[in-house]
Amino acid sequence: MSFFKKISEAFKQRSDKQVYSEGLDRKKSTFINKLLLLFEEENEIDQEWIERMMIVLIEADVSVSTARKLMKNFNTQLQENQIVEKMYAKDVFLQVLNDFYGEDAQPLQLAEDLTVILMVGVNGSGKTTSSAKLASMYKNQGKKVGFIAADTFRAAATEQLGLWAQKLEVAFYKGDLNADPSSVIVDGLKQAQRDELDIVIIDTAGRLQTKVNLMNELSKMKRVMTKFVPGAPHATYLVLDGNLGQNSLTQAREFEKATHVDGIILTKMDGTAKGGIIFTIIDEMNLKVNYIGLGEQMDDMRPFYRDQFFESMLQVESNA
Ligand SMILES: Nc1nc2c(ncn2[C@@H]2O[C@H](COP(=O)(O)OP(=O)(O)OP(=O)(O)O)[C@@H](O)[C@H]2O)c(=O)[nH]1
Ligand SMILES: [Mg+2]
Repeated sequence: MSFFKKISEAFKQRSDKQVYSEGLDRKKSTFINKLLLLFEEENEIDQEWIERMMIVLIEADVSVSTARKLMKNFNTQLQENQIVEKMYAKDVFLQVLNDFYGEDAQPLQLAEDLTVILMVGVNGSGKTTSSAKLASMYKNQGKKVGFIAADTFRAAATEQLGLWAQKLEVAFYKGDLNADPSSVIVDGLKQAQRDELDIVIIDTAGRLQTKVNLMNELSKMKRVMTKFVPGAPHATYLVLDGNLGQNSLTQAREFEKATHVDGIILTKMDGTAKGGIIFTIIDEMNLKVNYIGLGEQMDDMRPFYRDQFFESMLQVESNA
């Protein structure tokens, strides 16, 4: 069975394929789509064509070094399979992309008592919205969920999370404006334990990577958390805006320096035709994408599965 067929079969069996496809569907011209057009040319592969492929990848936010690796793997496969014509190389290329991504991220194993999830990322990346989406997802699974508003720098930030808590009917813990975020976290965790929550999601202030003191504060938050809840945070998700391209990678590196990151939530994937950043994150950060954001509403987030991602991107072509 061809790679494309295998992926289609796996995808058809998923219950939420509709949401996934519609989210990614809004822009017709994805990079995979552009790549596929190259395979429609009816002659043999040459250097000029390989360079055009590289350009499509780089335009889609795949870094130069990652694009080189992908093309090297592709070349090896072409040689091994003795393929010289473009039209026969498509399946090989998709397989190369798929293998390069590797296994999907492991889902978070919930703790026996309280599971603590920490959301980090720069301003406007989508931390608060993604916190709401995670809460909605866990609530739908029957879990008792709550938020801690650790962004004490802006009153509006706390209000925004408070509104989500109301809408979702989940617990909400906050401190005073300008209070030490770590002390708000400690109080919040104590209350979450008292209220016997299953999961508490900590929303933090957008931290610019250049502000060393803010990064240090993040380390402090983690230290206090671990003291009050063993093993906490059970997951630290770095929220990255899918539109930011290489900039996201710079951010990811800075956050990794300040704190251990378990996985990525890649937001605003509904608004981008790029998406190649996923391969660069895998390659250069060794981090997996746990979730992708597909819109502004609380149900617009999905765990990232590579088969779904490829299939949705490929489907766009046939819809266009
Ligand atoms: N289209 C789309 N918009 C999103 C997505 N995720 C977040 N947004 C929007 O992006 C904007 C910023 O999101 P927030 O969740 O407030 O970002 P934040 O990281 O909490 O921002 P700060 O608190 O300022 O650091 C809002 O208008 C969100 O509705 C997504 O997946 N798709
Ligand atoms: Mg926020």
